[in-house]
Amino acid sequence: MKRLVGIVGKPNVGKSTFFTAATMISVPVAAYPFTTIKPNHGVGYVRVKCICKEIGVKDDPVNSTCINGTRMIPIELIDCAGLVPDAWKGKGLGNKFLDEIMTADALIHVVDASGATDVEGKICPAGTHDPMKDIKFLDRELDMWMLRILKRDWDKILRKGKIGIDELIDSFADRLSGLAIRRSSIENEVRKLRLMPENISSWSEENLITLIHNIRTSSKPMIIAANKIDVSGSMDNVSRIEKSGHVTIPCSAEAELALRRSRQKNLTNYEPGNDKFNILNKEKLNLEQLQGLQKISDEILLKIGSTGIQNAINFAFFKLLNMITVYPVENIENFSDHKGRVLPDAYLIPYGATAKDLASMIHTEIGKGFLYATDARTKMRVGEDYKLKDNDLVSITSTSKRG
Ligand SMILES: Nc1nc2c(ncn2[C@@H]2O[C@H](COP(=O)(O)OP(=O)(O)OP(=O)(O)O)[C@@H](O)[C@H]2O)c(=O)[nH]1
Ligand SMILES: [Mg+2]
Repeated sequence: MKRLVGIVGKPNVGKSTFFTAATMISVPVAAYPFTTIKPNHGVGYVRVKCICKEIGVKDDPVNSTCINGTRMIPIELIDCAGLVPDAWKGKGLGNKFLDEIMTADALIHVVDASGATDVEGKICPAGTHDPMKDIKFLDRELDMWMLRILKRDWDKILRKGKIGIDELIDSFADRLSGLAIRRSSIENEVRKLRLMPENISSWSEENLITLIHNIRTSSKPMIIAANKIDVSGSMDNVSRIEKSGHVTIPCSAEAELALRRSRQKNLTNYEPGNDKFNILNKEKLNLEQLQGLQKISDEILLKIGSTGIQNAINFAFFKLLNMITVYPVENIENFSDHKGRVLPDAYLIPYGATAKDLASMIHTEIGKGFLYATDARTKMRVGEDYKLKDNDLVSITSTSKRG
């Protein structure tokens, strides 16, 4: 049930800066294309309002953190290598990079909203490259890559002659299986387009592109992180991207990284996603650093409300992937685990997951021995098919005990 979010885009737009700001794992960042060749995997966090205040407890988190009622729950991110036009044909190691991108369940497409990098990620004067072009280009690369995979041994399908819908979908699912795409998504889209297997020899290239585009957008949902908004003129591009109908989050990965580092060094009290911070150790900052922090505060936090990085991550997990937060406990009276730790864990699970799914997520054996779950707020028992709700506080009773 773990979900992976990929940070993707053309080279030199700030993907690795975004990744470092989110995970605090230092990876190479530089002002030229193809700094990243091997993808970086790391742990970032989603930010949620913890239930500790609502239920009136002082918590003692184990798998996550809670500061003043704000829970940070770990999630997995992958910083991918940049794609250039015709990556799907193999240009710039495109095939390899696309394969890696497709391991993700949802994508954050980082674009350079300052328009200061050309189509291949080389530096150009700010405002001279239109980031809308990058959005179209990436969509096309992903579609063409998937189309190529779908069409592998296409003749084999055609030669079969009469083929039933189930057999057809099976063969599509088989081809796309390496991309973590579910059979049901493929079936939905084939049926929606009313493509008939008996006419497969007359399906046009356009039919196939539409089919693959729909499968991709439903199974690899994406948002645009419009980065480098600290560069003047960027917000005009952000508005244009928004107006074109794309879900867009204005970002400054560089600002987030500066703030996270200031917090790490105890120079500020910044928390990821906050709209303000206080300087804690003014005497330890030089004039340049002070001015830098002031600029972030005035020009990003005050104007936009945040650096956008936390919003983008939260959006990816909660809106694109439809995850919810649940709090499993062992003791329903004081909401603790067997060591007495209150609200020890916050789990992210997909909307629709059941009490038994949660049990299996905690431990396979606990899932196998599932007896019932108890809503720790109401003390009511629920069965294995109970669909968990956001912020549920539950205890699992199983024949198998945790160690
Ligand atoms: N002004 C500004 N520059 C940024 C921002 N984020 C990243 N950069 C700069 O953009 C350049 C590229 O950053 P990277 O994070 O290496 O970009 P990338 O997309 O990972 O690049 P590749 O790995 O080559 O694909 C670096 O010089 C960063 O300092 C931002 O928010 N604002
Ligand atoms: Mg990089």
